[in-house]
Amino acid sequence: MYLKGPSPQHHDGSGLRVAIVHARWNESIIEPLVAGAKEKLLAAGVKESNIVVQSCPGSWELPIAVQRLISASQIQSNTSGAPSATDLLAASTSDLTSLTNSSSGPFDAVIAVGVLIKGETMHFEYIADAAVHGLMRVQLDTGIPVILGILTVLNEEQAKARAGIDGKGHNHGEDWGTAAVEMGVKRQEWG
Ligand code: DLZ
Repeated sequence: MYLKGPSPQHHDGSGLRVAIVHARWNESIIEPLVAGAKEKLLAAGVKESNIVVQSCPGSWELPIAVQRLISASQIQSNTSGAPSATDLLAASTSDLTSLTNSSSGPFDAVIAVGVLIKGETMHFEYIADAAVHGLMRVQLDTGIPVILGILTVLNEEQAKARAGIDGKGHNHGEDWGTAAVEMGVKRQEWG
């Protein structure tokens, strides 16, 4: 059974800069989800050069990865070009990597993508709960919309259906891309 999503709205993403941060656990499911999100960003007009894709080991690491990426992009934009000596001294090692690797500008939205498949242990519940709360905290603390792209499923078959694999189900990554454009545009409008 599939629940009905939000009614579609069209938003122009040509002025947006968006990051996709994905976990590497369950990579065969992650890949189509990231591709689906990216496809919708491009379809809404987000420039390829304004889409940054980064990864972290697992869903547990998503909140800190998203938080540091947002922080690094804001340091970079405050410098409007080359970072100052003060910024470089204040930045951590991971900030420095982002400062030098990514094209410039703060992110208008970030999509956090992970796939948690319930196993025999309590790990699933602990990680899902912590990651979801962590991502909510990051978006409220930074004011940058963080799209919740974490699938929590009972088995691989459910995960495949939610990633649109084998022609079954629907690729939820597409919904996350669309949500990122809407929230990125609205964040710019609402300040
Ligand atoms: C440990 C673990 C387990 C059991 N399952 C998953 C999973 O299904 N999906 C996922 O994204 N990550 C999983 N992890 C890894 C944790 O998220 C984390 O990367 C490690 O505990 C290291 O901190």
